[in-house]
This record gives sequence, C-alpha cells and structure tokens, in this order.
Amino acid sequence: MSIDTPEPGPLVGIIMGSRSDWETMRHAAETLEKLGVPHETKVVSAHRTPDRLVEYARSARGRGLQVIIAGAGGAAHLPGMAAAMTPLPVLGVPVESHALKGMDSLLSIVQMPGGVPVGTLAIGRAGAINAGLLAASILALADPALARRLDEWRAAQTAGVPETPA
Ligand code: RP5
Repeated sequence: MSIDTPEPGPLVGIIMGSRSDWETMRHAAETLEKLGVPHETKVVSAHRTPDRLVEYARSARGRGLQVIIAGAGGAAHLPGMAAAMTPLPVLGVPVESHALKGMDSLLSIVQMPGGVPVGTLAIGRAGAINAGLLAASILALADPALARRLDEWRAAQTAGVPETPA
C-alpha cells in the first residue's frame, strides 16, 4: 500500500481462547490472507480474561468488524459469550482437545439456546479453514471483487482434484 492509500481496517476478527489454539486458528487467518480479507487475531479467553472478552465483543461492530471467528477448546464458551455481546455474525471453531478429541468443544459451541446463534464449523483445521471461507462469503455479498476472488479460489480447488487416485 502507498502512503496515499491507507491499509483498510480489519473486517474479520479472529479470536481464540489460548495461544495453544493458534496452530488450529492460523488456518482461518491464512485462508483470509489468501482471499485478501483484512483481519485481526487476538487471544481472548472467556474464562481467563473475561473483561478482555467483554471489551472485544462490545466494541467489535463500532471498530468496523463485520464477522467474528471464535475458536476454543474444551469448555468452549468463547463463541457463545461473544455472540451474546455483539450483533455481528459469530462463527465458532471447536478446537480439538486432548482429553475428548474436540467433542467437548463441539458440543459446547453448537448447543446454543434459541435466540443467540453461533454458526458452528467442524472440529479443528477443517473448521478453521471453512470459517475463513464462510466469513469471506458473508463479506462477498456486498463486495463483488471479493466474490470474484472466491469464485477463482473454488475454481482452482476444483482444478486441483485429480480424476484418478494414484
Ligand atoms: C480453552 O482451553 C482454549 O481455547 C484452549 O483450547 C484450551 C486449553 O488452553 P491452554 O491450557 O492450552 O491455554 O480455553
């Protein structure tokens, strides 16, 4: 970017309950990077840093964010609590836990009470990638250039699938 064209502010906020979630959540960031979607990343724990969560979720829309991707493992309350405090769409990524392989994370995130939605993705890396793609699709509804980049991404994926297994 030149000095005349300031970097656009982040449109997607990627939050995660711990630094240990980054190995999974980096796939959401990398997906957005490939698609040219401005985003930010932050560790925000529902349990260990509740005040940081409140500040983040309540200020998200005012700061220009349009979608939040929240990843957490175990008793994964982060996506649901974020959704409780922002009108923005929240996409939840269940991080694979050691003890229960992410089933705990999945059930904690997916079983929201009616009225406070979290769009829940698959456990682990696939969920993080798809959260990035889904966030981009949401933004693409109002961004034709991004919609074209998504179409190109899909076409490249299709072209990369061989017809024979070996
Ligand atoms: C959750 O606890 C985090 O989202 C993480 O998946 C899990 C374990 O955190 P660490 O003990 O590795 O920091 O809050």
